[in-house]
Amino acid sequence: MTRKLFVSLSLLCMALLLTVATPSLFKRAHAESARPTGDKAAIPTVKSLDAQKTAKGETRSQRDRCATRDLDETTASVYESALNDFNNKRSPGQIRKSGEVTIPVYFHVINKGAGVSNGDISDKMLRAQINVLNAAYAGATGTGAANTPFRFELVGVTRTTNLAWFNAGPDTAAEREMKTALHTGGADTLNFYTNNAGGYLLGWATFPFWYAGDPAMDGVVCLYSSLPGGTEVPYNEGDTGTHEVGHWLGLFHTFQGGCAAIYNDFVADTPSERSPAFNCPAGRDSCPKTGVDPIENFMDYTDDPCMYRFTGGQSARMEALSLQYRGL
Ligand SMILES: [Ca+2]
Ligand SMILES: [Ca+2]
Ligand SMILES: [Zn+2]
Repeated sequence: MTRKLFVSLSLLCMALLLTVATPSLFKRAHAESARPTGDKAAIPTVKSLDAQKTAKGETRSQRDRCATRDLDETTASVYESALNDFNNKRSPGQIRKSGEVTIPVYFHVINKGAGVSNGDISDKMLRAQINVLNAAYAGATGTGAANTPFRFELVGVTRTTNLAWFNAGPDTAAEREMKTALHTGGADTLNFYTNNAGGYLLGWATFPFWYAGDPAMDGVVCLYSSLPGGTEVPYNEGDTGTHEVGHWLGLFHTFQGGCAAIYNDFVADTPSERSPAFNCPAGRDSCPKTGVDPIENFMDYTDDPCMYRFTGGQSARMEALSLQYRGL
């Protein structure tokens, strides 16, 4: 074989491999969090998931889990050392155990008119979402899921017909108007909005360390049809809510930082992964380090039937950050 032919064949093989390795269907995307305006200086760069995907040449199809605003490494490190200081000052006896923290939940149902198809979802779906949260944060036995300190209690529902709010996406004037009008309670109260932000988004959330800088914007927003029994197959089992509340309690995506050793999700028992996983790719192993990708984790982007757990490390992180910033 001549060298020229060998090079040509090698290039052809690489092209074929790249074609095979590029997922054809991407469905999830969330928008994590409108960052508080008061915290802008502290968050010099934010990179949307969409931008990350485009940079990799990946395409979107239906729903993206979460258009999360990633923190840049410097900002994340500042919060991380504050968390470590906080933890170092606590005695082990202060750490809350399974089911010891009850979070009050207000739902804000935004619709564009009467009926489920206009976003006016039923009280039954809201109660089902609470049940999904309670089951997810308790963890199913025998699955390796953590039984976290958190349980959820429905304390109020508002219903608003407003087309601009129904279509409000992250970091928009409509989102600020909606939340300013409806936000209830303090740092320890979960405000859970449902609407139809468009842009293939399933939801977004604010982090605990952003509360003080912009309390009115605190909370999670989920696509109305992602709640249990909604029409958004395969994202209609309520795990968009589970995922967004995970952010609200301080978790990052399992793929944050890719395969980097230091800057990642700051959770030791979630194996690193190079990028979000979609669908339910069993055995996916995108980083050379030990452990297959945590596709079953609520903080990845896989389908609702695929994700079923938080880890012990994630539970501990939520336990600490929820106390540190939310007084929960
Ligand atoms: Ca990890
Ligand atoms: Ca690995
Ligand atoms: Zn997310």
